[in-house]
Amino acid sequence: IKKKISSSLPLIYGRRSRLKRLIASKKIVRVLESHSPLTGMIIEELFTNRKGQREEFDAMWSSSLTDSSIKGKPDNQSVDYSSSLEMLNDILDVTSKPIIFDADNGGRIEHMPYLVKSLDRMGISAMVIEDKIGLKKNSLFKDQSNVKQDTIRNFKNKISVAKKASFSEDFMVIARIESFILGKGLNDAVRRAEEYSKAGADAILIHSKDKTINNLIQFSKRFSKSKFYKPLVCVPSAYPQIKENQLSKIGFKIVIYANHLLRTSYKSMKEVALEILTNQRSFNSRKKMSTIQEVISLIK
Ligand code: SPV
Ligand code: MG
Repeated sequence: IKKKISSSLPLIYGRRSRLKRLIASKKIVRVLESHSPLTGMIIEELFTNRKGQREEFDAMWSSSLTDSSIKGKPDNQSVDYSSSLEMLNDILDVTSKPIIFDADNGGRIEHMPYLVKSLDRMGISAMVIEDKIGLKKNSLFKDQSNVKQDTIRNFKNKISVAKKASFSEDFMVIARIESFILGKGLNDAVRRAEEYSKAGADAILIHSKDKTINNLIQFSKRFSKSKFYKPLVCVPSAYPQIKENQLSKIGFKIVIYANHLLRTSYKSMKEVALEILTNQRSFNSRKKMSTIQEVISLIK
């Protein structure tokens, strides 16, 4: 089946809807950041057998942080959507797994329908929009003093504009709540989750940069009792010690490893570059590099 799929990559009609099918059928949907076609191909191909079961990544996360970092720019919306969409197109060309797009705060509400229509038409499965306003700052920065959260009313409006703009039933709008990042409490986060869900959000990403997950456990407990409950998404960058089965038990349906391929390659590239400088040859670093053959054989 895999061979058949990859022989018709450009014709992947089922890709967009696959995310919803995965959410319905899997305990937890595993998503890894992809910032290039090559990283997309790693996510596409890689699998392992664990306890007799095949394990692989289910989908790709198109991260604003890694997309802007590879372009040497800050994660403050300095990379415009057209440029991100171009990269997405290149990734779509050589992969078949679903993509979740990080749209920051969605930009100007007047422009959002055009973004949604482009993403939907391209075959992207979901767009995440976060409830922050003003000059964007990455949520993992310590100092969030100048960052403001949108009003519930405005953000609900954004969600419904995005939902109305999509033409396919399968395209998901995921609302990302920044209350914990901005030092607000559980009540604010749960209230927003309910309101965003009422406005039509298909899933809720509750972000946190605490090392423990106590706040997420409390959040999930409270929100799971609501009649507006929607699938929960987490980004365990600050709490990497928590395993997927634990996240699933707490109530998360999607886990996004948001920046790990970029961090891996950056470290490794710097290390080898420095070794070449120091040794004045590349021989000493050969075990840290793939062979040219390995790279070439990736390309079909
Ligand atoms: C990203 O990967 O760009 C994200 C997640 O938005 S975070 O960096 O944690 O804000
Ligand atoms: Mg981002």
